[in-house]
Amino acid sequence: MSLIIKNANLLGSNITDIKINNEKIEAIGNNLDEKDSEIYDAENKLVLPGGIDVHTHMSLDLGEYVAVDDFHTGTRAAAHGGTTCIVDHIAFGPKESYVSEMIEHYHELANNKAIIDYSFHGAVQDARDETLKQIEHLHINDGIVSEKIYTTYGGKLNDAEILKILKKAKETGTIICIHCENDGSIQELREEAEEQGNLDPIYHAKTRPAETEAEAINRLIYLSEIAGFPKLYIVHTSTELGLREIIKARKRGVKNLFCETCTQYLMLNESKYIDGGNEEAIKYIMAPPLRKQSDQDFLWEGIRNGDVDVVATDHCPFFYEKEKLPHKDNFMTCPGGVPGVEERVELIITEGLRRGIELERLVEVLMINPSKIFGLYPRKGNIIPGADADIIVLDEKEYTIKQDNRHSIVDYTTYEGMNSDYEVSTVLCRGNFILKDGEYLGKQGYGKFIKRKFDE
Ligand code: DUC
Ligand code: ZN
Repeated sequence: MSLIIKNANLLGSNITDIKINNEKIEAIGNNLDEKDSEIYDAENKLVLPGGIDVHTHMSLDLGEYVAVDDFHTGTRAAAHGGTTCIVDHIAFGPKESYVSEMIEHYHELANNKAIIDYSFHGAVQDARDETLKQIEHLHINDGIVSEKIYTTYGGKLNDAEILKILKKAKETGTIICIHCENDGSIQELREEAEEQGNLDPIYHAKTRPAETEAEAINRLIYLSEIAGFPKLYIVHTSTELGLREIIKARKRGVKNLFCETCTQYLMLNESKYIDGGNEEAIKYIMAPPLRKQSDQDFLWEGIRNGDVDVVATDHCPFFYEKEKLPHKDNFMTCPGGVPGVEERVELIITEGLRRGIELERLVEVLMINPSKIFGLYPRKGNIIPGADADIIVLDEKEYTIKQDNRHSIVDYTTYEGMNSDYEVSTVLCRGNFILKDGEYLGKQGYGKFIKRKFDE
């Protein structure tokens, strides 16, 4: 049987009906034939494509700590917040391992667990010949068309290694996602803070100043120029200084450069490291750290004017009571990461509209751009005939985000007490209801791995 969503009013157009058949959008139009169809009336609701979060870390294994949402609980939370597809940033394996082994491992982690569709970014921790071959193989054969590299943390690469990978990416068309922070200066500032006993959470922000992000972004952009402009995607841009590097580079003709920021950098600022004392502040240890209000405002302007392409979450939760709180007086030992996969769509639409940004623009950064940039388009991220029927319905209704109404396994929300002007009430992933007027119908294992590719 088909399903027809009536009165959808797609982004203010006159198109009212969406007909769904066999997991796909069969047609959009007015007064579509209702014979043999279930009808879902969306009158006075907001109907949008399903959200796409291209930056999550389900079950991320950091050695001492493992992110507490797995592909079941994390995608359950995502679905409740209107996200119907994630692209997860996988963990590094043991030092000698190869990216393809970790991709295999992630298939095992996600298979029979995910509620919604998913894919993975590879994580490249070296530039061995075999690794470079695997980047190509994964791209051509396995639908892994993006790889993540780091300028900091254990798996960080030096400039020569980065350049090798960028040259390979240019050859294969692979998009390189990069975590940009200047490792050396952060190490030095942390050592200094430790010597001086400056271990309260605010020093997490002070030891990772905006310049550390901007320097690494600038360096990566120049390396990409040397490599002939492979696709380069800057993850979790958090500062005005960092975004200015991207804007400047585009002005001088840099191509294939994409900018992501995350909900936390748009909704919170570094006052969280002070207000409420260390017990509260320790919840917000993540890298990059929360920034100044002026950075937040500049990122919003970047969304308004198109400088920021994507809003993702970096969802990477650790238990507050058991795993974060014990480190309240020493930020350095605290596992880094916060939950957010559930709140992104509602909060970005709420705050974006409050700031007078067009809904179309918000749909671009939450749905359309992540899909296009990461090879999911036209299958996902848009309500068009032939696409997967990934559709969400939001009620225009103010409600308060609290731990009590969250669906992750973690014991706190990063956005406690914030008001949303919209509440996701219905979610379809490939034409099947995951949430129907607030009733949860998700099934573990329904979510499918999506092989991605770029349309030439
Ligand atoms: N930053 C975090 O805070 N956690 C996971 C990975 C990252 O980049
Ligand atoms: Zn991340």
